[in-house]
Amino acid sequence: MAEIDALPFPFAFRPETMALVVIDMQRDFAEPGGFGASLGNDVGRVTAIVPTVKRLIEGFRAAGLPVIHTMECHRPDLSDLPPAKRDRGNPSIRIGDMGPMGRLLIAGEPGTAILDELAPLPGEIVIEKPGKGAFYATPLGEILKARGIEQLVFAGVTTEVCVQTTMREANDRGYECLLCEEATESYFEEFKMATIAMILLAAGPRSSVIAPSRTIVREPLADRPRSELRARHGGWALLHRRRLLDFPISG
Ligand code: TIU
Repeated sequence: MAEIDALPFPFAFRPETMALVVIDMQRDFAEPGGFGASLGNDVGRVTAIVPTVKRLIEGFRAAGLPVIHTMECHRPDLSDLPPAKRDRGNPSIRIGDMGPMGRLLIAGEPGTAILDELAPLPGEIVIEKPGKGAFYATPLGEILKARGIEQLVFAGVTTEVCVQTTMREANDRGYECLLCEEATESYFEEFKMATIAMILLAAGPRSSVIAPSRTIVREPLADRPRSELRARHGGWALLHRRRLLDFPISG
């Protein structure tokens, strides 16, 4: 069985059961004037991963494996937007309000669309989700079951919010999960690192793992010695540990 070098254990993959889930690579999270920016975030960190996510998507397409796209969005009448979500925090504008790219995070608005470079192909699955997790109030669970998908590779934004929420629920539902470290991003480096550290250090047997995108899109380890990747990832894990000790949330 083919293996992707990953932590905390190699990911034995069965291509016939595998799908890529690209979480929320929408203009609203990646462009000035969108939802992410309305929360005061620098969207540059999100745009930086677009080429990597594109490569990953193209790798799955070339291999004939399913690509599933998610979009965080709400109905125009806001009937699926609870006040607890709309009224949260102190953004410059709120979900449903008119912004420079249309109404924020509303289905069908220009800003809610997936980035042009990563646009779904006709026939690819697109999940519109009102929550952070992609299973809540969506048909994703049924779609995966109907297609016999058992392994999920995750990319997209943000690592600690929609990606992590979806991945944890996927794991609860019995899916083997692989997070692609170079194809996911947060507005905050510390949040991405903390999420990866949590998965690395707390993952149980057959739980979620992390892998660099190149080992997924290429033949695993085709031209790199295993020891080199191990050493690199060992360094990551240690770095996470050190960083977490200084992390303000822990104090
Ligand atoms: N897609 C996703 O993560 N939605 C968010 O609201 N993320 C934030 O980090 N706010």
